[in-house]
Amino acid sequence: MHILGPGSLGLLWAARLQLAGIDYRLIVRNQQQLESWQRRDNQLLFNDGSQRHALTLALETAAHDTPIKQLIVATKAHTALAAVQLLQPRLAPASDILMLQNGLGAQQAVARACPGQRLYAASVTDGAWQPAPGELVWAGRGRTTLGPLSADTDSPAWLQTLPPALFDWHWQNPIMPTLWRKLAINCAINPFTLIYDCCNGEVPERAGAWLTACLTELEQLLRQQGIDDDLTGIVHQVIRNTATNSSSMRQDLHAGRRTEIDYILGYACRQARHDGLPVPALERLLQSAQICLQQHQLPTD
Ligand code: KPL
Repeated sequence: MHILGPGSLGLLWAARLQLAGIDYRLIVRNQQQLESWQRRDNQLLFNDGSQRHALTLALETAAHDTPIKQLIVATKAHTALAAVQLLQPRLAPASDILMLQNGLGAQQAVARACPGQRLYAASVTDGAWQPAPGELVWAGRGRTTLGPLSADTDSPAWLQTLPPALFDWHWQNPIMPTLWRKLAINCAINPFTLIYDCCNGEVPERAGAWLTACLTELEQLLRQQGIDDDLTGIVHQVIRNTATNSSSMRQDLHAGRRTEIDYILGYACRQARHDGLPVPALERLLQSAQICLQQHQLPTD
């Protein structure tokens, strides 16, 4: 198994595969990144929530030439396509690609670039973070809901080799409704936490009627995709459950990292325009988020 991207999610996959004794390689960005890991003897201090493990990771760069049978793409949405394209010569027609990105757009771009491979996509609720280089904390054990992006296929056999104690995965076919639902929740919370620079729990009070209007539009957009959900109820529940959390988008803003706005709210607005559905509250939210990003000298896409 190959994991692409040594961010928190990629490291979480690597650490769990290592603990499970499953052969894997974690593909890092370049030689420089590989050398900085090698200076630390490829050591990862992994806190699984109750125990600490000192793990020696199996790392390589894209320049390696061993064939890739299963590729777990754990990069950010905006780097996924270019990173997968670098590995294309190593993929066989029977290779599987599992995309773990937030939002939508990156999965479809990779599917277009790799028409010969089987593509799966996942919605991940695990929480992991890196307190320092070479350290990873699995702060919240979550679930990986995954399924085929388009074709109606069964779950691949390699998924069964993942021990349930480490990988709480759930097969969902089709997966698109799950990805859309997650995207709609992220649209309703994350951009507001960006523009008000607030925790999730403050969003209803700060955004007021604007949040209500966005939820109505998102519910209509979901209905156009064949999903009839009480999004308002779900979003308020997520807000209550994560009230003191800083959303992933706000964390990116504070860390000076490019956000996934274009793959979340940008994607929703583009889909609404494509469907001929007016979404003025969401368009206004997108513009406000982009202004906020500009003010922080961050890309608006
Ligand atoms: O998934 C989230 C994120 O921070 O990206 C939450 C806040 C739970 C919902 O938007």
